[in-house]
Amino acid sequence: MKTHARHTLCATIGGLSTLALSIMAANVQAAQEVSLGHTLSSSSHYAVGAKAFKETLEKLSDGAFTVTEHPSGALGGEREMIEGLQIGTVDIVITSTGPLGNFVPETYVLDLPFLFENYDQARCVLDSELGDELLEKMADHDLAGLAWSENGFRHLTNNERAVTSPDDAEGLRVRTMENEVHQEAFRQLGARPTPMAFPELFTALQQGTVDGQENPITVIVATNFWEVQDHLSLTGHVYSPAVVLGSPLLLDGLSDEEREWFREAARASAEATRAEVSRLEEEGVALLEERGMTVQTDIDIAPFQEAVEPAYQIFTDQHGSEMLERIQEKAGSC
Ligand code: EAX
Repeated sequence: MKTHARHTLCATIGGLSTLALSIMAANVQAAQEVSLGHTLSSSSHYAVGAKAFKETLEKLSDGAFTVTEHPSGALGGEREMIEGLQIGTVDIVITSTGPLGNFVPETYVLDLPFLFENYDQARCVLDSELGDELLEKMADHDLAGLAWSENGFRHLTNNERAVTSPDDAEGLRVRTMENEVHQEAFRQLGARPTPMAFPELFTALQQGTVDGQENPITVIVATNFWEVQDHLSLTGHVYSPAVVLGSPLLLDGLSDEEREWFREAARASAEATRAEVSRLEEEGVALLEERGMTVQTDIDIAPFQEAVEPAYQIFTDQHGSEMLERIQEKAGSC
């Protein structure tokens, strides 16, 4: 009898623990892992955005989704990651518009040099119905545009000389993003544009494959480019938007409510990233000077603007002028 009772008890405990384990397993299974990739380091403005995305999505979904960040180009460059979204090997990507025009040509308009005058204007246009329209266009190209985020105004760095005029840029081998509008602008400037994926850039600068590159202050700081570049010129020659993109292969399978959580998480991510860009903009220049870069702050941008002007005609010949005009009009009223 005693033995029987013990057996029954053991069986009950055994049964309970099996039950408990299967409940736990069910919970683990219910939490769906979402991968998020970007090219910048974990001290960057994209990492700040990734954290906000993770916190917001995990909170809104009450833990049903967990986000794993893959920074520093661990999943490849931005072009590769965008391809990854289309085939479902990554779920969320924070990327500049650098290679995006190769997939969604409608976004090339945003890459025109000197399109926006300042951060407020760029943010105002991207947050308007025009920004929404461009986000929606992405669905036609197997991408889900979730929110406009920010990379920042791009400035030129190089190892040859202090650049203060277009003449100084003549002949410089400048790494550009894999973006035809940017490449054209640098050709017009008289430089030799060399498109390259971001994860290859540090080594290319170190080995002298290229003389220079251009990126926002936040990127120059977060990637330690001051270690391999001597001169910084605050040209602010183009505003570099970033965008939070999702894989339709994930998002199309979700409920409306779930999809809205992803959108909200993307908006929170963009807001946090923009705040970090603003914070680092001035602080970053001082830091780069401290680290030994010579910084040209007082740059007359009019001759640069004039030099790259033909890029606009080349752009409109290929892509039309309608969206450009609407953006310029909107920017004027921002
Ligand atoms: O989006 O490729 C670049 O220069 C970008 O600015 C960088 O990957 C961050």
